[in-house]
Amino acid sequence: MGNVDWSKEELAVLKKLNAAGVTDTKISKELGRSVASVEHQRRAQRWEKPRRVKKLTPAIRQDLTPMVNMYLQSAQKIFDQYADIFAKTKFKGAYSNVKQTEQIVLNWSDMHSGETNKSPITGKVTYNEAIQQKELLEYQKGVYRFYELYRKSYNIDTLHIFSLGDMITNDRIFDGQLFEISCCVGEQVQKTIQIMASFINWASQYFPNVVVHHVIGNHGRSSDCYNEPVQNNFEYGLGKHLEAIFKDNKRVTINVAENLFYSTKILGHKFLLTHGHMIRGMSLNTIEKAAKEFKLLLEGDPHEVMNIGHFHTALLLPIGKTSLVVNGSFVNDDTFAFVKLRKQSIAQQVMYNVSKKSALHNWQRIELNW
Ligand SMILES: [Mn+2]
Repeated sequence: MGNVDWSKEELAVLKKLNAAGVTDTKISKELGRSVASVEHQRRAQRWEKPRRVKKLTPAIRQDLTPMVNMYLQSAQKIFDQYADIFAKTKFKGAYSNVKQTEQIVLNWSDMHSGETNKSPITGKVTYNEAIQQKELLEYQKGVYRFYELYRKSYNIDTLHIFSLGDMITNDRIFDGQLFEISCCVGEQVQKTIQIMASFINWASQYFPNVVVHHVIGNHGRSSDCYNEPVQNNFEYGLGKHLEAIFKDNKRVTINVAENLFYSTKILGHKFLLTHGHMIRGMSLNTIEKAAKEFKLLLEGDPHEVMNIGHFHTALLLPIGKTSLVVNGSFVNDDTFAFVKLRKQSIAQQVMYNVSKKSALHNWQRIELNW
């Protein structure tokens, strides 16, 4: 039977019933035609079959639940079977929901603001203000990286910044100064205050407390006289400026050392800070020997960690049960380190964790030239 056989009336009935969602079987009975004919005619007229949506009653939903669960369970079995074996490593230790409180010590020294350094080997400029800016960004990124790493396991409530001296280069301390400079000491101090203040401000976003422990270095002295009072040193003034800047910030504390040596207590452990220029000689043996002497001098008042800068080489040396932490510098391929230490310096700064149990763990170097 072709289209021609369908009367206008029949087509009208088909259109109406189809639009109402009546099944083809019922329409075929109504019109006395075969189901195939109804189907064919509907397609020929390009009348779409309306979708019959079954109402999802609560009863139907209840029926589906066990099937869905069954599906999920069997899917989970397969996921478990093929999941990454490291991600699925079973924890066998004891775990406390209460995270351990840790504090972080960040060493910051030998930044030598104002210095221009050329590699003693290649003659290439390895340090100037533009490079310093890049390194400061890496320093910040490094601190953030370790913060992100450790905060998952620990409550980190305080960042201690051990400011260990030689943040500036100066312009008046050596006869025929080894270093080239880009600006004089007054500007060096101003720029360094800005650098340190904005860094401390940034750090206080992530650490509930930021405490700066600031000692002077030999590069900050006001003349070529080694024995002038600490208070004459440009870096003493630098610390005092920082103290004034943060005096109203309850979460930031700036401690400025009044002597060459400075002692502080963190979570029950004692830390000694000094720049390190009083150590005469530059070899590892000399440094180790001097650290042993410091330790002897402090016999009645033992310190677990001694922190020094000055040597432009990041090191961790055990002196008996005391740890000697030597910080690195900001200057890559430093002429000073090369001539004096016969070493090619790498711009690095040191960071470590402190807990009640341990005065020093997770000792890390932050690479400034990444
Ligand atoms: Mn120094």
